[in-house]
Amino acid sequence: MNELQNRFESRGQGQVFQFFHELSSAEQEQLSAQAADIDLDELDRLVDSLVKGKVEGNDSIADELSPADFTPLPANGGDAALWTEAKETGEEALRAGRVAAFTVAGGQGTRLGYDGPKGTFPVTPVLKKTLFQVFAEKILAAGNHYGKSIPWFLMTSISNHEATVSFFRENNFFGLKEEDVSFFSQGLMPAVDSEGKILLDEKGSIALSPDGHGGSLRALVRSGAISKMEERGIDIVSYFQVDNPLVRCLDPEFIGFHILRNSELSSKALPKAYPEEKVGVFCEQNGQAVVVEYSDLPERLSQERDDAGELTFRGGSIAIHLFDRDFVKKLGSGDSEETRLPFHKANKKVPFVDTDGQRNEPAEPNACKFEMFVFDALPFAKNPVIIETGRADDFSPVKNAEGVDSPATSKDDQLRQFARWAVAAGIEIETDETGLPSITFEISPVFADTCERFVEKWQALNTKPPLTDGLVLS
Ligand code: UD2
Repeated sequence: MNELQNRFESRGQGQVFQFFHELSSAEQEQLSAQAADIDLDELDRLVDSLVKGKVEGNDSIADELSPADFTPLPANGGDAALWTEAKETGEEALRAGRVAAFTVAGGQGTRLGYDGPKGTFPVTPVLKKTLFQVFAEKILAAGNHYGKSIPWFLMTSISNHEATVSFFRENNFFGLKEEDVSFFSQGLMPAVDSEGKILLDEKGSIALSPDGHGGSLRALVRSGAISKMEERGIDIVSYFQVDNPLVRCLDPEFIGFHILRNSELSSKALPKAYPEEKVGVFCEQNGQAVVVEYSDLPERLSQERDDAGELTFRGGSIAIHLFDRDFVKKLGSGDSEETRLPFHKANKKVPFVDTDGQRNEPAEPNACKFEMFVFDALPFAKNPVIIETGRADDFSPVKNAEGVDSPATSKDDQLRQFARWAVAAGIEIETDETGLPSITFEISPVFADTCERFVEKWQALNTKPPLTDGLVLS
């Protein structure tokens, strides 16, 4: 037995090497490499606390929670002068090249029923541009506008890394400079059974799965992305998810608030549309800001309303954040317990090889997977900022094949945005009572990526095309 096998044996995980002698040398190498990457101290801690430990019912947290405050939009009573100051500050930071875009794209599009990296899913109304292309063009447009190219970092996972990188290559990085786009794969965690034993997916392979979007903080450090940012003088990381084509990838007002308040982590809050909306909620717990995931918020709190009839816990987290670079470095290095993101456990069906060497496809959840959530960084942050955002210009994700948050609802929300911009430019356009235009058209981010810039650009056009079905302004 070699040193690695001994270590696993002595930690009660010797089953990982049970079939080692049957494997080819390539398989032996693969298994050893996978095993060597597992932090057994970390795993022991997780098994003790999350698998064997007593997990409390979520009602126990209810008494400790109060809704977190957020800075309201000017339209909802916020200080307009402050928002203007924030915008100017953010624009200055963008002109100075202090900001990088960062997308977490490691998840599988399981709910969408889409086979392939989710970013390659087509979303725009006419040209059916993919999510990746929409973000790329927004980043390109912002770089052109502020006169400084903006680097873009993308976190993939082992199962979609190659396909993601190939997609960008085949599409010439959508006009971005290749050296401005960096990809890195997120970390993996082993799945364990109810006794905390690591499961084998094959005789020569451990059952591994991505470590959650919270793993992005350590992946940013391990991959060298943070050092790259440091070299380029970037100190603000603009974080967004892969599924939301309306996101303002680089929002000067948001960036400005982050800078003015000297924040290590800033977040956008969106008033929830209805109590059951599947977004985390900004709360306060023991004097600290936290996000409580929708599934963990006790129902009586998610339904509670104030005297004005508004949801008490209404600040929805839509996973748009700004991270201070050094804060990522501190948390991503995970050196001490005080700066370590917690893991969450999910009970899942995980195919496994049993002690007789037979592969089983369980019908019921048989295993625990471990994931970190990026919003758990919030209580660690100094001066956390939470500002309100509007749904119409920041959030319409593509999550489900049909119904809410689907390609159809997201396409309509993009059309409503284009129609609002057209109306602002004085164009006559027919819409229904929800603002949905009667024609399908598209404004490319390269033509204009904000209402303000659309109005300017449109007014400067010598020949204005008639707004007809299928028109693309690019
Ligand atoms: C997430 C948030 C929810 C709300 C909502 C907004 C969690 C637990 N919940 O719900 O509170 O903000 O988004 O849309 O996050 N990802 C990785 N690696 C992983 C797992 C996920 O990169 O290991 C990425 C994934 O590609 C996607 C994002 O993280 O871009 C969100 O993942 P999700 O679809 O699992 O999150 P969802 O919709 O349950």
